[in-house]
Amino acid sequence: MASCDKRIKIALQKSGRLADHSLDLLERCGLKFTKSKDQLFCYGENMPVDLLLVRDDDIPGLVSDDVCDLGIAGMNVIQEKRLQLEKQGKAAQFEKVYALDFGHCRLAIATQGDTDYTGSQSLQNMRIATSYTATLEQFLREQNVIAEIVYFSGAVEIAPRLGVADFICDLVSTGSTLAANDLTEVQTVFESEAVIIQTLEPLSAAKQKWVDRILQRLGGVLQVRESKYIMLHAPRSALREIVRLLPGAESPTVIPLEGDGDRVAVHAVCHEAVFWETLENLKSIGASSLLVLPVEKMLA
Ligand code: PRT
Ligand code: ZN
Repeated sequence: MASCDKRIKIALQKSGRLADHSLDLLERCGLKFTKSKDQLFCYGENMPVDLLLVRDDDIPGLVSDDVCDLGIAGMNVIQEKRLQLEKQGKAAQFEKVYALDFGHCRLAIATQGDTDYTGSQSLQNMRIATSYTATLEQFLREQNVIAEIVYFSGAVEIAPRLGVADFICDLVSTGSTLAANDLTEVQTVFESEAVIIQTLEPLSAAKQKWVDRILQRLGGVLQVRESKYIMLHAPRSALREIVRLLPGAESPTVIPLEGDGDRVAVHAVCHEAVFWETLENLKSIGASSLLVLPVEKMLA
């Protein structure tokens, strides 16, 4: 059932690793909010867009059940929810729109330092503690491994010390938690980062217009992160080579230089990082007056 409220609802993590980044991203899309007293709701001041601040694990369900139109969460919780629903014979009613390039981590298998691990077959008949039972189950199935999954809702890393599991399967980013618990990472199960998901329920035309607008701005914000505006002067004869060296550039603007028939000014937006090496290479084939400027906003 499509939610009848005229305002768009976006589910974000209330507090934790993704909370600040998620809010910051929406603010950079031009959305302004006031927080409710209980800090669970943000009212959109300049657009009909409100935020529901919840636990990250609840976000995929809120979007799938059409309580929220959009949600930002780790791909790890989204994949786990999708697989849990599949196990119940249901299909997740959401789709990923963009990967957001924060919250990077991996779901990985780790074990106590002295255990030999020669590949996924080493997990055969072992006990593995995890909060991500459905994702681990799928991984083991793909690897043709039969193992016992021991569910832990948190503090998975203590399972081997408690003697209740031989391996753990948990999220890792820097690896310091594993090291502090004398555990060694042996296998990546799933690479994750924060993503934005959208309900599959059809929206009213008015709501769809706002969702499209937010997603278009978000696309612009994400593109702008790495994008740079490059300006340089170059000999006309080197133009083809110059364009080839510009990272991820669309057709550049070429402007004649007053009083100089041989050289032109080249302006281009590069969608990939511009390194010093690129500038040095451009210079070596005749470019001069090189300028690299940050791009603040972009609308494709
Ligand atoms: O209250 P709520 O349920 O919302 O929060 P939470 O405690 O479940 O989540 P939170 O804030 O810890 O993580 C939210 C999301 O951030 C996760 O779902 C991932 O998508 C992403 N993320 C990125 C991580 C990590 N990195 C991470 N390192 N989530 C958890 N960890 C934990 C991991 O579980 C382990 O305990 O950090 C520890 C390992 O970190 P390192 O750096 O020592 O390897
Ligand atoms: Zn959580």
